[in-house]
Amino acid sequence: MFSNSVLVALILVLLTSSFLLILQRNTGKLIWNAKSGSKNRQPTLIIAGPCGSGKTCLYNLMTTGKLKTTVTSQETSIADNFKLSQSVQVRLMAFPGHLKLRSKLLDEIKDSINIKGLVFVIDATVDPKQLTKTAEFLFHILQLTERRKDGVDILLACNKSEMFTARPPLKIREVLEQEIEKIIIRKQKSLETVTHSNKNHELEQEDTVDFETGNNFSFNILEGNVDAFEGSVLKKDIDKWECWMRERAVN
Ligand SMILES: Nc1nc2c(ncn2[C@@H]2O[C@H](COP(=O)(O)OP(=O)(O)O)[C@@H](O)[C@H]2O)c(=O)[nH]1
Ligand SMILES: [Mg+2]
Repeated sequence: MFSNSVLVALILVLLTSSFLLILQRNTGKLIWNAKSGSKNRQPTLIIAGPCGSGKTCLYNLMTTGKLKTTVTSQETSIADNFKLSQSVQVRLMAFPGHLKLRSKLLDEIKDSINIKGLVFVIDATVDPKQLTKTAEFLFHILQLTERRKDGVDILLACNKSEMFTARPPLKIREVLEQEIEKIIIRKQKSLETVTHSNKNHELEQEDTVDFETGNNFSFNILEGNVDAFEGSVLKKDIDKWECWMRERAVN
């Protein structure tokens, strides 16, 4: 008698929990669908990076085959159904690097469901000591891309490599890692000060990811792969980058 009622109770618990689970999943889906009306579902490749690194030139070269000299661009350039090869099509988007226009890029990263990769164009001739702002920009991007299940693959496209002052891609990658480590430490310190001064203060961190500190930051700990290749838009030497994009787009 006793074991029978235990059995009935167990079955009831099982039934209720599976019912709750199904309910939660379905409502989750409903909310997701309602929200995602304006989301970009196309396979998308994003070109981003600081001002003057060569994003617009790269976009023009890829979409027209020509090297147009550009004025500072204020608008996002978009090529829908852009053919990376005979069989691979993507939405190619190039975002202006200006600080004031950065929210557009960050919104796109939040709203695009199918980002295949992000090409972060860097001027390789810039003195590595001047890469602090570039690292901050990249850090902002990573805080969003790393929220995704598998992150987003990033190509550090080290442009202007035909110049003799250009630094090698691995050096640039390394400097960016060191700069990001400094940002993480700075963030942690300011966080400690805030929590220390007001223990009940709730910090708004809903939108961002915290990276582990203590060790040296390395791109290798991220969910998304970070590659660094040199190239020169001016010399139309972008094969390695295009190859990277094609590989990402087919996956
Ligand atoms: N030397 C050199 N200059 C380049 C190269 N690619 C772009 N530039 C120059 O860099 C400047 C900025 O290019 P732009 O595409 O407008 O940069 P954006 O601000 O990132 O869109 C322009 O003067 C380009 O001519 C390159 O491969 N080598
Ligand atoms: Mg531009």
